[in-house]
Amino acid sequence: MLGPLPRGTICLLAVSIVLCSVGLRPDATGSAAAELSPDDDDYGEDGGDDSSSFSFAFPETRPRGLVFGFYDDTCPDAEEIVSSTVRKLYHADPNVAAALVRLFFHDCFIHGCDASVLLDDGADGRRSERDAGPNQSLRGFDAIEAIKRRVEAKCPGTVSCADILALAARDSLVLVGGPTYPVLTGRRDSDQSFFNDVGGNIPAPNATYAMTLEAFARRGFTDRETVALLGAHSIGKVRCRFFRDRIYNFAGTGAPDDSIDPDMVGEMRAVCGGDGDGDGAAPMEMVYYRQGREVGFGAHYYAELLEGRGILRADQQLTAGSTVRWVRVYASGARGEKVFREDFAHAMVKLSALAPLTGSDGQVRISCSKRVDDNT
Ligand SMILES: *[C@@H]1O[C@H](CO)[C@@H](O)[C@H](O)[C@H]1NC(C)=O
Ligand SMILES: CC(=O)N[C@H]1CO[C@H](CO)[C@@H](O)[C@@H]1O
Repeated sequence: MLGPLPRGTICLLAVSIVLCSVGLRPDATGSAAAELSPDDDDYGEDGGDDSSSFSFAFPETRPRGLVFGFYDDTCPDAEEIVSSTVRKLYHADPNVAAALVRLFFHDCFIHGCDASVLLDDGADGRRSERDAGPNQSLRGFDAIEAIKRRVEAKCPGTVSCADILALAARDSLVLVGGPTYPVLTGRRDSDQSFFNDVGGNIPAPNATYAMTLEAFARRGFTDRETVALLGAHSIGKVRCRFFRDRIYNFAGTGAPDDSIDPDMVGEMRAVCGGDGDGDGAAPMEMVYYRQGREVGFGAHYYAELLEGRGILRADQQLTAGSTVRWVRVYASGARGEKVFREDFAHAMVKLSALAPLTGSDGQVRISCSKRVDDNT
């Protein structure tokens, strides 16, 4: 497993030559990807012929105001405090990793990566994103507050919650065996949350193929990047209510979704009992299984989809249209795994760059759930 990204120096040097290589298989090349790519139509949007390096030359991956090591002078330990705290939280509860990745995704998808998802309702009754339907099952808020407290103790009022969340998501992925990637910093926190924008903009767990692609395309992601990002569903847990209809009464048929493998229906029913509309005994582990052995983050998710073992409808639907070709690429053994990890890392870099607030816009919160003007 790759260690956390060496901070600062490597990337700062590399920035001057635009490419920031983070040692993701420097010897392996885009050639594995190229060979495996069924076609090239949406391939390599951000540097496909050199997929072993990160290119920040494109505005969509390096917005104005974000830099490497934004806190090098003002809070040199910031990134280390985030990563060590994430590690500590993860050892206490491994579920925190998937929770933080998902929280970051929800943050970035609504008004950019501005920590807007972390705000509580305002005293004046303003409603927060975290109260909106798709956000009800979000977790990880306490973890972010715990990290923030440690950062505040060292550098009061300096490091934004938006940056903490971006760094914590990357550090979480590394802990579960995912690829590392460079995280630019310099984000500021929004002074509002966007409850009304959540509906329709967060891709639904039961979305069709077309709906999922559309939701990601609205945020600038290609089909390939969309398939790669959904690989985050190789970790985490999912509540019964998000897939119950698929195993008992799909689309009012009184029968399971016939895209699910029959054995899988049995496994899902074992977790998610048929009685009433309860939420089942326990959330189903989102971990997909390979030869009966639990595995962490990785492309085994795609192999499971090819066998009709997607837990959420949105997952399984990736095999229902032309995106199946990327599912097949990623599922194709060791080389597929490498292509997936690179694609995923690139897509995370792009996600991390969605519409940040920078410069003097927004604010730096003290507590991540409260606007600065609400603290007093
Ligand atoms: C997804 O589930 C919601 C809530 O149960 C339902 O209203 C919606 O129609 C479903 N969407 C699809 C595409 O089936
Ligand atoms: C727990 C929670 O925040 N529930 C709210 C989720 O959002 C819906 C509206 O989409 C509210 O009605 C719930 O109260």
